[in-house]
Amino acid sequence: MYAAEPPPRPIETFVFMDLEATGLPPSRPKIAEVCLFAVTRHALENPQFSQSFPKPVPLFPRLVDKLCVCVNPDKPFTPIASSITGLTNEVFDRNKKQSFNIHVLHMITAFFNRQHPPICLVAHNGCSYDFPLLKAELDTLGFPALDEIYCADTIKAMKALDNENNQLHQFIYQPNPFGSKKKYGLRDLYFKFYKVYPLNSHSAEEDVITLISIFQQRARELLCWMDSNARPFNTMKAMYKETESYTSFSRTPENIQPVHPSYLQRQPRRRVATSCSLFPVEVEPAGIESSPPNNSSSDMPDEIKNMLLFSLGLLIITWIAFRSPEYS
Ligand code: DCM
Ligand code: MG
Repeated sequence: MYAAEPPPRPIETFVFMDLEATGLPPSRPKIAEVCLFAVTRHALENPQFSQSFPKPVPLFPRLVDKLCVCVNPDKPFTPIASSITGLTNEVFDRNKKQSFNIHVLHMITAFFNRQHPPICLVAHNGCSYDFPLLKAELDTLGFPALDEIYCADTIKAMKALDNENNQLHQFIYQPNPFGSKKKYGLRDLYFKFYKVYPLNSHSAEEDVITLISIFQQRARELLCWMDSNARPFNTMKAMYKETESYTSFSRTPENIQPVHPSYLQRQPRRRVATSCSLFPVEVEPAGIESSPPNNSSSDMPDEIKNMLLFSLGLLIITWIAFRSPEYS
């Protein structure tokens, strides 16, 4: 059990996250895209500004670590999720994308290990969607992850700040051509600050960019709020507990072995000419998915092969000699 304590000292790295998935609860969604952008406190506290008129706007931080991964959800998208994200099960299958397996866990863990602690995972509506969903997927893998990582929800933070400052009017709904009534939606907040809508929504990467741009507009207040209100990620409750039994070998976590470092060192490619191609084709070095070596005759040592050929030759000569007229 984890104590829901805030970080012991000011947060040094903010990892902005967005997930795309197959739908909304209670459909027990599965992740289809995960995107993480790590930005330091220093970069958020010391932005560069554009020379734009009438008001200079903060420029997007220049120094950002980024990780975006497509994940085959192995579950049908709801029609609305598919339509807003532009993602389909077919596109994941055709592109042979892997599911949320231990390699994704390794990538995420390695990404966090490179950041300066304390680290806070930040997502818009994170407490209601992204954090519980990520927790559910990590729990399904059955490995402990994201210990000592904090998390904070920008919708909660902005609402709390508006209440504290008694500045609710600041985010009161402004009529817009699309008639949205959400005051704290990502698109509405972006419009509030930048007077245009973000070009793309519902792609994990574009939503993270939009979130950081909004965050920059209230960075000082938000940083301060998160220092006292961020909570350990592992105190989050998973959105659901995966009860479905794994149906295929590839999805069974025990069967997904970490990649041995030697496989990560790129081997020189062998060039092989094939009969059906005018050009040599490149053959990948044997990897973890290649079949184990077998001891078929093609692997027989040359000396034995030569001896067998020699014996066969002798046998043929003797047989011909005995069939000649001299012996008949
Ligand atoms: N989502 C949905 N229906 C909506 C909004 C969102 O099914 N009306 C699901 C699919 C999205 C995921 O939530 O991939 C995350 O939403 P967002 O793109 O806003 O981050
Ligand atoms: Mg999104």
